[in-house]
Amino acid sequence: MAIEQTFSILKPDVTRRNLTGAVNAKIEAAGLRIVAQKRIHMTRPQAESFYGVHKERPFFGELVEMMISEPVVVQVLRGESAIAKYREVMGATNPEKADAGTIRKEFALSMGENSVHGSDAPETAATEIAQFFTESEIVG
Ligand code: DAT
Ligand code: MG
Repeated sequence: MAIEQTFSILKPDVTRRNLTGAVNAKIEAAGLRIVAQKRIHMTRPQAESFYGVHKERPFFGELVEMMISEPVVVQVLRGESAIAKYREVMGATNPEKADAGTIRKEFALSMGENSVHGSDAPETAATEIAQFFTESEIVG
């Protein structure tokens, strides 16, 4: 067990429906601290690079279009086992399979519009955080 940082995105379906506060309430109730946060409109190159690992997948084009369709909120979350804990709070990628009480079960519209992103490992968390935040923007 260790204090970790993870990278989070509240996706366009959240900002569009005015659910930023509702999702943040779930994050904070889980004991994760929002130590950096900003609302941005992702550019196409940013979205393509961020989801580069999926570029050969059939849903890649749709995923990029969705991510740049409306503003998003990018965040750094800090806490005990923050990476795994946030994945738990998020719920399964497919909201139909997400457990009760999770963000995706409660708010996600579909597999594509599934409300949140969270890093899947320490290495990806570090890379993703560095893509959107400087050290001085992270305030613990
Ligand atoms: P997660 O966001 O749970 O880490 P992932 O990394 O496998 O899931 O995929 C990234 C995003 O891509 C996911 O949040 C939604 C989209 N996606 C994944 N699989 C998909 C599919 N089969 N159809 C449509 N969108 C998909
Ligand atoms: Mg992922």
